[in-house]
Amino acid sequence: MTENRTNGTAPVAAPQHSVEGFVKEFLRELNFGQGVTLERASVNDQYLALARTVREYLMARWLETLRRQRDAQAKSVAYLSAEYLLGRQLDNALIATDMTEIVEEGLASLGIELGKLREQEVEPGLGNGGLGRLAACFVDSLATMSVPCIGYGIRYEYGIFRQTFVDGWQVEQPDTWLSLGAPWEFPHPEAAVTVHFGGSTEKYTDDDGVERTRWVPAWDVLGVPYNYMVPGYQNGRVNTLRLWSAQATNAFDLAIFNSGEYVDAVRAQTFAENISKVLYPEDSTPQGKELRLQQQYFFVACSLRDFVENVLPEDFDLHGLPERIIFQLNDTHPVIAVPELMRILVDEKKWDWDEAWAVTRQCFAYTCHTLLPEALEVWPVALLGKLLPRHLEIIYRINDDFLAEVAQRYPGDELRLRRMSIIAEYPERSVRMAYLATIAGSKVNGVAALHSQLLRDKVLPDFSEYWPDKFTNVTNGVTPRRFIRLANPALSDLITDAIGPGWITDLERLREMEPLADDPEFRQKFRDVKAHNKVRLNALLQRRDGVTLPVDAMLDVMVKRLHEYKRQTLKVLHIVSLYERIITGELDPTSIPPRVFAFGAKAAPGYKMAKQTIGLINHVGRTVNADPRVKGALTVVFPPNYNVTLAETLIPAADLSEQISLAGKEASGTGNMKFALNGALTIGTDDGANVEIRELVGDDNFFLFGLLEPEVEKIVAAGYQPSRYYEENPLLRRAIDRIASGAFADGDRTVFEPIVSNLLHEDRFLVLADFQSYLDAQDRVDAAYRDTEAWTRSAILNVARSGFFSSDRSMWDYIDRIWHSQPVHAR
Ligand code: OAK
Repeated sequence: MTENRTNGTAPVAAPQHSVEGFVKEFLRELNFGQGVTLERASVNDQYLALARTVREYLMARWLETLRRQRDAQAKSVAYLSAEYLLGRQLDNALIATDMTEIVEEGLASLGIELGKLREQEVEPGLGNGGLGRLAACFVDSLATMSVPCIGYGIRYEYGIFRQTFVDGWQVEQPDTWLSLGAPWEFPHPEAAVTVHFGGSTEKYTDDDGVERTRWVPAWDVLGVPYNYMVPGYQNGRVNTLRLWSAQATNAFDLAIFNSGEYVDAVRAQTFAENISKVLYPEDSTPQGKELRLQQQYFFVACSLRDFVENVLPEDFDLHGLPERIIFQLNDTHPVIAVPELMRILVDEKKWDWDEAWAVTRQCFAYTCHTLLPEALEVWPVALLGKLLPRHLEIIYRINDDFLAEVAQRYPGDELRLRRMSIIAEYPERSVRMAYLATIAGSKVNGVAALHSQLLRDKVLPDFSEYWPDKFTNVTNGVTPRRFIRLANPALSDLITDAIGPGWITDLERLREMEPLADDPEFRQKFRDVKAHNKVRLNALLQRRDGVTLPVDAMLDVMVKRLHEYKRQTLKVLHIVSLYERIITGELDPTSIPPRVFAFGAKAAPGYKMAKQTIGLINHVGRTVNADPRVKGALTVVFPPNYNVTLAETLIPAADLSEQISLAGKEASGTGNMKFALNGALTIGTDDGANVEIRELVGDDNFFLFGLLEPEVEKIVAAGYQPSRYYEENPLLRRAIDRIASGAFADGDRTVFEPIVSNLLHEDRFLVLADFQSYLDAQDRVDAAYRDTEAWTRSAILNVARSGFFSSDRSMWDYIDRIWHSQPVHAR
């Protein structure tokens, strides 16, 4: 141990990078960290000791990264995100340190299987879906690219709920991810930050005779930082993710204690701790709850305070803030940071308003992740004013100044002022957070080319006319470390054998595989990889859920949050239609390639239609799987609790990727990228990043169907009537009638009546309008799949041509177009 101790300025040294060095450290952690001997250690003891050992290997790099960053005084990115959907940490740390083989061998020498310990880790599910997973990919990429970044967020005590099925219906259980220990986090209670809420504001005259306003809050909470390592891939760099946990302040408790009200004091503590208690499980549909606004303000107030007071040098002149930081707003959840920075500069630092605004508007940039009007956050003025009265005043002032500017540019255009105001008047007076973000942000971006275009044209047209240069696009990406190297070791080895290991940090190099698509021997190896991944998936599902799949069938996968715009119902109609045609004798089941339809999806607990759809998928699955007439031809599987961990086994096994949202509704999608990179072909609409995937992989290697976005607009404007499609298309009618007949609900016609009637009379997302086109595309899939060699060739081309979808590339785009920051190299 002594060799690891230093005089306090130089960082510690990592343990020896060898099997013996690892074993020594592991046993030390087991004995001294867990307090058990090897023979008495539980699997959890072993896992915790292993995690702590692995993090020791990262520690020296972490401290060194922080030191270099401080010395370089480089511009940092502070990624502000209410969600991080990280996935398991152990394997990622192992590949980052290149320790997998050493650890495997070391553990084996002690009679322990690494795989067993991997399974013990509970993933931190601190996000709902795309937006949270994207944040996790981005911080991974920045660490790998040696770009200074702090990810700021919330350490929810309960992450996204654990989904179970009872009789096919979703039932939610709390996600107790911390209950068996949290070896990857470093709490720093001594560095807690106080956050204020409520109260009122008052005017006063300061010592210089200037009229000022101050906030007199009513209550406060403590934000305790928990640090997590974000290791770069084999580059000696470790960035920091800092998640805040809410605790009661002493002052808060004391006042009540002194009044002798013990029970109230404890309740007060619970009240404070509620703030970081649980992740809101709504994906893209904000509920406007007060606790949610508390969460948002809580984490950004902590983060701004932390950056200004702890990350920057003590005597730092905040006029230089834009040279040192860019706060990237991950959607509107952290936008309250804008008035918070203004409050710090104007009220606390006593700057002039204009001076403060000039700095503030250079420090933020805003990414929008949606197109759904119902997903755009608005906070009722009454609620915001009650919780953050000073911030509301600041927002009003920002708005007044902005509208005065607009009025100057467009004299007399009253309607435009109303349209562009941060304050909406109907249905109730409220703050439009996307407008505030757009006005304050130095840049505004969408997350795929089509999305950015629609954001300019449809969501924020007045703003894009006003500031055409403010708007830009950065197409999303995914980290190749987690989603290829770690999730698909067999494919990774095949690629590395073919083109060397450089692709892992330079994904465009996958292009070098293109010629191999024409090599029959390589194609065979590629198929072997897929087959291996299917066997691996099957083994996992057997262990996890007790289900067995045919491993020689086409694996057709739709995994994503359950949302009407994503159209899981369209997929169900396809399955029901096939089933119905087979059992009525119209379709010979041996004439189509056998398929396994796999679903994974969580529904927001209060989203009735989404939960109905989950019930429908499971009920259709139960009927289809039990029917001997379709046995071998159609199998439906819906493992509960789809999460990052399951994605890592499911995606590499897939043949077909379902990306079937209504055109113009999916901002980007990132699952679509993961599938293409793992050699699945896409059946998809012209939506989100599908557009770019198709352009890159080529029309021949993508199954396009459905209305285009302008066609959707037209049909809707003309008064869409879904029942006409039902009446005119016999296949569609038969599929819907079968559901309506109660065939999947033991004859009970009422169970799925809400879905049927919604489809026939409302169908907001034009499922019926796209049905025939989807079926035709599925016929093309079947035909293509029959030609094994051609299919494999397409699959290889999908991999080779999807290098653009690395989140490393996304990060370079952010740096070029938005942040203008620089890497700080470790050596
Ligand atoms: C969540 C809450 C509010 C607004 C948007 C979201 C969200 O998750 N959006 C998703 O973001 C992903 C990452 O950019 C995109 O790929 C998805 O298309 C989008 O739905």
